[in-house]
Amino acid sequence: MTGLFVTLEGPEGAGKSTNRDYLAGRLRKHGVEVLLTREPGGTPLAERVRELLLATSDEPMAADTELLLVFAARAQHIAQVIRPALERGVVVLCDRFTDATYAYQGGGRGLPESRIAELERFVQGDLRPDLTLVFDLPVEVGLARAAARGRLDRFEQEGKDFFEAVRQTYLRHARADAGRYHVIDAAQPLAAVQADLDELLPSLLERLHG
Ligand code: T5A
Repeated sequence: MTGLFVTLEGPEGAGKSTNRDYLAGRLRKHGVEVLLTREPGGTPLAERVRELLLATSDEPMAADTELLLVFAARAQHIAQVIRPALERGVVVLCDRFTDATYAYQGGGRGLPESRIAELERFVQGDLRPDLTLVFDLPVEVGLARAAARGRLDRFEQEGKDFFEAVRQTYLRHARADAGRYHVIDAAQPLAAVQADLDELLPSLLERLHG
């Protein structure tokens, strides 16, 4: 594959979507073809699975059901969107990917990482992000930003401990593989976050053309 697969991760309200759009604009200014996508979702079928995952319901969703739905959506997204784009040489900017599964279903729900790793191998083969930007911020700050948007989805209704575990899982994974992850302080004002992204841009362009 000749494109570049960049994922944006972090807890609720960290600014992933805002900064994905910003980064896309900067890359496009340099003539780079960029595809913006997200998980869960990214294809019509996977977006329907997203609706199942985010909707609140009287029937509690078992943690394994949640895990399998996340990977079912991912399998469709990879086959229909991500692999074809990377094969065309496009930069794929994806709002959340499998690191979110380790953080939410692993850290948050307490499912074993080995089970997630097994599904990761099955669904993705050797596909892994080239670069993962982790937008890190204190849980309360992110939840306040998410709450300001209005009605909370099924995940956003979880308690503080859940989101603290999510945050710590992201940070632990980032520490373990400094080559792939880049942690950004997302509690800063937006202009400062975007200045950090600007600093990353030359190395991204070099990886693409190098
Ligand atoms: N999920 C997902 C799993 O459980 N397992 C998985 O494998 C996957 C892939 C939906 C849910 O799915 C779960 C996790 C999620 O709960 P989502 O919609 O991507 O995933 O998740 P959210 O985190 O809910 O998306 P948000 O839109 O809340 O967060 P973003 O994208 O991080 O934040 P953004 O850019 O929309 O910004 C939120 C608000 O903050 C402001 C923005 O203007 C906006 O109003 N903002 C800032 N304000 C001040 N300073 C800054 N630096 C700011 N940056 C942004």
